[in-house]
Amino acid sequence: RPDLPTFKLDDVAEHCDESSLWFTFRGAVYDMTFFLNGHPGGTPRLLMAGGQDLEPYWEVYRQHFRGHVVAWMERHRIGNLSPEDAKKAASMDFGDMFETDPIRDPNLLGCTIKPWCGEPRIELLTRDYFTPNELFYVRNHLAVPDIDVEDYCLIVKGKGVKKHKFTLKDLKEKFPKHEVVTTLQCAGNRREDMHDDNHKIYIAPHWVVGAMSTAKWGGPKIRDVLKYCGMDVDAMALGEKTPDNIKHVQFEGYDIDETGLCYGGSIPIDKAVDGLGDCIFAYEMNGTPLPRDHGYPVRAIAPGHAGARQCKWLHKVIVSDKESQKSWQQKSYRGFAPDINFEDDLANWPPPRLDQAPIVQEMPVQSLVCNPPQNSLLGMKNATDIEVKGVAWSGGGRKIERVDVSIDGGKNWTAAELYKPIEQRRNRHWAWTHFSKTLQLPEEVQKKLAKGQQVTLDISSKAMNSDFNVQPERMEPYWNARGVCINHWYHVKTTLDP
Ligand code: MTE
Ligand code: MO
Repeated sequence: RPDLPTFKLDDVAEHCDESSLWFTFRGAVYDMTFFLNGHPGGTPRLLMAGGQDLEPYWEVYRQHFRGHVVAWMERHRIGNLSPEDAKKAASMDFGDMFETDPIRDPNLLGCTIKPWCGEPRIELLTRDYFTPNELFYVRNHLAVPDIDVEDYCLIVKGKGVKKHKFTLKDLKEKFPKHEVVTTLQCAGNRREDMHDDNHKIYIAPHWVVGAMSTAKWGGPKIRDVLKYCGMDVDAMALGEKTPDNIKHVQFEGYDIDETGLCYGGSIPIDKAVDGLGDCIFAYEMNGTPLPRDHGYPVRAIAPGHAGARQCKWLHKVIVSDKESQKSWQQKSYRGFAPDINFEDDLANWPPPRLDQAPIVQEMPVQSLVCNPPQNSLLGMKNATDIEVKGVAWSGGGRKIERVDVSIDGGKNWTAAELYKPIEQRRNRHWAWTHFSKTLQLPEEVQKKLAKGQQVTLDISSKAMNSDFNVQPERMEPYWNARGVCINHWYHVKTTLDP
């Protein structure tokens, strides 16, 4: 764009606050003042890089390196740097907060690296009912904090409770350990499936399908801890009016960004104190201390709710009349109507009709075909049938009543066998159900194979929960700008090779 004016780095550096916010990137100068409140990572983070070059920041926050981000910024380009200045800008350094992140299993596929988001190889999801800790998907928004248990404390405060500080030892000794098996799923799982040329999603990570895993968690009930802090949890569970108008329990993590802001989210108080809600402060995952990536030493577990509410590295619990005001509660995980398009609206937060974009808590019914895996080539000499396996889950503790599978893209469906080796009761079906079915290959398919020809199958599944809710067929009617609660039929293409 030689038609635009040339600026010096010093000129750009002056535009570093709310009144005027410029950045440089690969020799171009952008005026992004309008974007102040739109940045998914929060305004302070955007300001932190104000007047500077984005390259070193994006080196660390690699989720920006997607073609559409730069293409979108291009519209706000106001000028260029001279070639010397461009070189100087790119060579500046930005400290790496992620140096102390743990080492991950090679079977976790990195979706973004800094912060780390990894999903297990999908075909491994059905191998074990309890996902082994090292294969459990990881969704981090920030660097993993390095917490010494000796320094760890959980602070409980806010309305209707007396402020208390608990060490890990307190949590283990003052309260009975409650165990609960629950599946966690990121509210943004399958984002890749909701993003195409006509429906763009400007938020990372673009998970494929594997942001879902299951473990047995152990720790004190949140209800017991709040009771210890003086709350009348039974009155609260019955929904009796409290003078303080208590409605939410906010969580804050030890993980902070470079500007000092920590991760946070909240759940409704009714869930936290429900005697059948199974909410805990977990210090155990599948019988071992929590691994660092999953919140060591303590995280919140709110079964049936979106992954985002299961706050890891839990530091503060605040009882309040308000929901968490953190961007992960207020901005990231909301279900917008299909006609709200963020490319235009994110810039002016709040976008129109925010009141019609509920914050995600409980999640819809979901199922995924895991075997055969996506785009696989199966040696099927003289084959007459094929086995299809996968996992199904519903938020809100709803039971998976049936899963139907199809090998012709959804024209014909057959009910699969269900497998759930643990007992869970009504509306407490927090953990997933595995399914499998051996389906006979249609005659034409068998004939082609016999003739030595390859055949590609379109395999799909759809689950039904105890409310008789089923997965939608297509994503277009419920497309949403944040890419959340994605649960239309997942199609797996597999080629049979004679
Ligand atoms: N808690 C903190 N403190 N920081 C985070 O970045 N990510 C949340 C949630 N809790 C997050 C967090 C999100 S979006 C999800 S999906 C789950 O943790 C993922 O939990 P996992 O990494 O143990 O699978
Ligand atoms: Mo998430």
